Amino acid sequence: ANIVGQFRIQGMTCAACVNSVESVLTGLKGVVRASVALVTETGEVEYDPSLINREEIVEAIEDAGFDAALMD
Ligand code: 9UX
Repeated sequence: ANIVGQFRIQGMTCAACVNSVESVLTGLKGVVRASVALVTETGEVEYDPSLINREEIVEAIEDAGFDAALMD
């Protein structure tokens, strides 16, 4: 079954940043859906845990130039 994870994403300053992060996330193998919100600095990501894990998702966001952390 897929998992829906909530991530804290900091460093986004405009709508293009949001689109950029969403594109990075949805481009990852195993990510089914990603919705990022600028105001709350959060992202909701649905993923298949047999293909990707939450640490890899955090790393991908950071590689894109933003600060990321898992929210429990
Ligand atoms: Mo535009 Mo958002 O260069 O950081 S993508 S401000």
